[in-house]
Amino acid sequence: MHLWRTKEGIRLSDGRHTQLVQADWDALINHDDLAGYLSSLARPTGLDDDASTLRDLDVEVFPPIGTQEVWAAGVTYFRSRTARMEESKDAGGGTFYDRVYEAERPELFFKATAWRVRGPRAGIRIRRDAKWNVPEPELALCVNSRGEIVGYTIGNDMSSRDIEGENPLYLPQAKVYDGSCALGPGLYVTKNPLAPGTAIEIRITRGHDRVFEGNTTLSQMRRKPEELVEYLFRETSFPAGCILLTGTGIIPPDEFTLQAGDRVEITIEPIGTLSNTVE
Ligand code: DO4
Ligand code: MG
Repeated sequence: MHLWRTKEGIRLSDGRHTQLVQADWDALINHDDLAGYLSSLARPTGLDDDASTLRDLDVEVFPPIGTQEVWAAGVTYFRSRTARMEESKDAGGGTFYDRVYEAERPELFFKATAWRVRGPRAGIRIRRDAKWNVPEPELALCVNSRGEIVGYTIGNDMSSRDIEGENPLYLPQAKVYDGSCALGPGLYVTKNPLAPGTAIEIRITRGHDRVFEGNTTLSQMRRKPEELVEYLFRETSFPAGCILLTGTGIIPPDEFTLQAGDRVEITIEPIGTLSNTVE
């Protein structure tokens, strides 16, 4: 089942039909049994039959977030570890990334407040004071206040590689700025973990040209989603729950940097496709 936050309210789609759900987003995702509750809702009176995908919903769709904070895990894939060791070696940061990849404690960092998050089809931004910018396509976990994963969405952890590569202590500036995080298109609610073979794919289009595409699978992630959540909730409470990005396994080649006008599309089935254009 998918939940869409739209201009008309929260819509629930079971793959064939959609219906409006009268609820507050924060209260809904913190329901005692979200998946069970959504399944129990009566079938609507034929509202928008077959409107099961974002493309079919002819309303403005907002990011699937209420008042939650967005956090992110880093260096959870070998590809991220290697790229970051390379970009920071002149700054003496090379071994930090190798060490955190191997360590028991994961890297977790604050990414965004809800109001800084961009939704599907909205613009995303690169910093004006950065020269080397990339999208990071990541599985995003929707976690309730009790630390339970109740659903999945797609996250784009936009990053300025020249800034983080100059000094690892600049990481917050490379990661946290207006328009640096996109989430969507909706929230895929399920009690079941996603299969390890689940693919994460990215396509970047410039004008009529495909300038980058890449893919990975969840099986390449070194950490389990539950392990990341367990660390995040140690000594930190989330009264409304939180969103946790799980790290990137896809990094474009070093000569690539995003430009204004680039379209970034990230697909994770069964969640959908998150599409944004660089402002
Ligand atoms: O350590 C820097 C950030 C890593 C990150 O965002 C990722 O691996 O996805
Ligand atoms: Mg990342």
